[in-house]
Amino acid sequence: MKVLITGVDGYSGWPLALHLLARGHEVVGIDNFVTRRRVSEVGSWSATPIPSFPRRLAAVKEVLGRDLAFHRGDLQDFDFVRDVLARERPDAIVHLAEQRSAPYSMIDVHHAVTTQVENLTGTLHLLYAMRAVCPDAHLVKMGTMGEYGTPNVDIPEGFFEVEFRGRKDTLPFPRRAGSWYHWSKVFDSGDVMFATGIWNLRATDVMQGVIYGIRTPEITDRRLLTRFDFDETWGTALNRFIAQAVVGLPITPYGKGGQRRGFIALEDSMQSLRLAIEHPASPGEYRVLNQFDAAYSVNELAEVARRVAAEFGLAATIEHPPDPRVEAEDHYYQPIHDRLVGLGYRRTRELEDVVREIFRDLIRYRKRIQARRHVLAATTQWRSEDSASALAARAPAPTAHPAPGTGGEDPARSLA
Ligand code: USQ
Repeated sequence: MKVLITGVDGYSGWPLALHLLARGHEVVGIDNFVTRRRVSEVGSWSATPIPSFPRRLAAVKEVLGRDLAFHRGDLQDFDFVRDVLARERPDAIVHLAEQRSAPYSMIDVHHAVTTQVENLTGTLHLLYAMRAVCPDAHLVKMGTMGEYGTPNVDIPEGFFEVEFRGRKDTLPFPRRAGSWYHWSKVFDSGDVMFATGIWNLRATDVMQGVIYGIRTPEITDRRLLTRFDFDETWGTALNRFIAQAVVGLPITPYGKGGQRRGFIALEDSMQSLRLAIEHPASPGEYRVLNQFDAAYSVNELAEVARRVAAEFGLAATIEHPPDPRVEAEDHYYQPIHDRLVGLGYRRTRELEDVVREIFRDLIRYRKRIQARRHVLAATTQWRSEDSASALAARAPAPTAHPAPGTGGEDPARSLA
């Protein structure tokens, strides 16, 4: 199949491109390198050194013997989106190019508006361009389990049967998201569902859980590493816990630590996306997949990180800072995730094995985390009006720049 990936330079987009190429699919990427810029904006960088994009492309050619086609551009530009789709005519479009951080969206009004305007505009541009030039293509849209919130009942895959005043219907399950970012995904879901209905498009809305991990089988060379964020804005829970342990900082499950979420290893998330691509939705179908492997509380994950740290001679501690977010800290959580299994999903990695692998890699890049350790603490407060000034006032990085030749966080040097 020919697969277009928007956000190909990102944490998931890059390993997905490698995975699909290794499976014999043709891959075309789009990116505007905004993640590299925004991670710098909060004073951080990826723990893994990320080569400039031209170097990434050269490494793919050399290691995998495959070409990864690429268009640099922005989904906010409708002409660009339509032109790329018209030129490439993909069978599937995996849409990962959205602002993906809940804390980033909560910094202040500007970050909230940027998140929602960019995310909704990019999705609408893709939907309109698909209708115009490739209405048979299958859209695999990255959503989030966080759309549902944490209701006190089981969470179905998108829809449920309701009986009200003696009448029955199958309706979208109520959404109760926990950040402006998560709400942007709710609004996207409504737009994708509506577009499939009126224009007969095919779409899969992937309710993605929190991803953890650093490697996939295709990452056989350090030039092929994906990014690994550990700061409070861009890093996710378990990845952050391991980074904290590696530099001797306490592991930080927020508040009571009973927050339960669906988690999935990076490698298994790639497997799931491939399964969704290879088994497309039908014309007019809006299919929802709850994409996670198992649910854990952040306390449970902190404990796993602490235990595995000891195997590496690291005496990690666990602390509970007050929760900077507004969320239930102890709650029922029982989402259904049968559809992926129905498509053939099988867990390939056990949690502790992946945690060990992350420790091994992060110990190698410990100096890079150490150099940015000031960005590990939670600074963005959901209730506060001045998270932006708190972020700005944060102590500066003690050491500065990436080693020459790694490209560090430089965007696409020398790419037109
Ligand atoms: N948390 C801690 N300590 C930390 C960091 C996070 O206790 O140091 C807690 C948070 O309060 C939250 C949970 O861990 O209860 C998950 O937080 P997270 O930062 O790992 O993930 P989240 O903000 O929910 O967002 C991430 C991705 C997002 C994706 C989402 C899937 O950034 O793109 O959509 O996971 S889900 O969580 O299922 O909505």
